[in-house]
Amino acid sequence: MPARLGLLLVSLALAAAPGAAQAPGSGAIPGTDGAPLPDGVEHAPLEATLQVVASGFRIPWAVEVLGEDELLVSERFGQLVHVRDGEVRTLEGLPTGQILPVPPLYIGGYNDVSLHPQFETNGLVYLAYVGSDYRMAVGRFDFSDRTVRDFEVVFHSNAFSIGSRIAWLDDGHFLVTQGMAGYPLPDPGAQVLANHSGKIHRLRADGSVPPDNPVFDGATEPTSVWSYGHRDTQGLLVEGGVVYSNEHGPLGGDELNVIERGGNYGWPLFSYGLNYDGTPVGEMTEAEAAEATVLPVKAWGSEFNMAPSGLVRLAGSAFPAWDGAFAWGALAQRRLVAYDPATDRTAILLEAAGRIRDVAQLPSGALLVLRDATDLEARDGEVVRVTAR
Ligand SMILES: [Ca+2]
Repeated sequence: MPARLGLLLVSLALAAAPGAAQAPGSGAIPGTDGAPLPDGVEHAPLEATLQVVASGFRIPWAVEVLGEDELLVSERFGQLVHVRDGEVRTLEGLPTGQILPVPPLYIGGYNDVSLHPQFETNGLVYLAYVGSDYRMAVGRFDFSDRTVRDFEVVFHSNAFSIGSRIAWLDDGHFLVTQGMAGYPLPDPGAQVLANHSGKIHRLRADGSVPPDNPVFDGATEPTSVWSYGHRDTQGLLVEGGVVYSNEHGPLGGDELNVIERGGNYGWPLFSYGLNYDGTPVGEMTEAEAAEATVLPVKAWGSEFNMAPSGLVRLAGSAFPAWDGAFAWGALAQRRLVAYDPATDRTAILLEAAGRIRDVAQLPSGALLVLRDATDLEARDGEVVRVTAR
């Protein structure tokens, strides 16, 4: 394996196992173990009851809500699970998901599952996954009778993805994120437009490239690329025509972004985080990055390294004090975290909650969180319903 790819694996290993390396700021979880919480971050534990809806997972990665008691849950190790009225059923007829087979890096595999906006009438479900060729793909199938029919790949990228989320735009097209690539395919990086990693793609529902996608410098035609310079975007949502995403920095530098057409989001030219050896990322100053790239609407530094996964904006939730806030899992801290843009407050809503991969709101206002198994062999990963106490 080329040395550069080996280095990427090492850096991913540090991201996957915080505390395993004594890089600056990574030793303790902020707010515990004597490490202080940074300014602007507070403990605000939910008055909540947690109830297990489904269990038996290793890494449940994404949840899609079909109804109060009906869910689709993707499991990173290549399963899509239908949960209805407490019954848990693994769906058949779907492709193999390829996991990066280097413990503890269980990345790739199945990523996001997403209902087409007209699911009620067309029954279409979309799945982002890394296939046996190590490339990220988006497939769709007809799920109208609750079995998998007519699975077809609609987008086949040219690179691996550490994690991919799907969200639907008001124009009927969808966005799909594609995080850092690397092993075993070459990774030219997020600034190289011909490479699909480190990008957000915009596609028609049939996977074709919309003619009004950006035409970047040096190109003559639009491609799937809608925005670039992303490191690892594992949260994505569209609300009121605005696209929000969160993304992992390296050691800190986690970001909340508003995604603009054709935007360069800066990785690896500039970051508010640090490299794993504690050195700055890139040569750009913040002022230069503000000129040349799109800066995040909110960023957290190396003193609050989260590794955000999933993204929801609470509205009419069981926790009205947090309506209007964004919420996600902080993998590196094993917490549910919220950020309220109205007050610029970051809050820890659930402590010692496990590695939360995704968050959703049910029609009743209750929240759902997915959390990794504490032991992959034991398969004790769960879907948990969070209601007000
Ligand atoms: Ca950025």
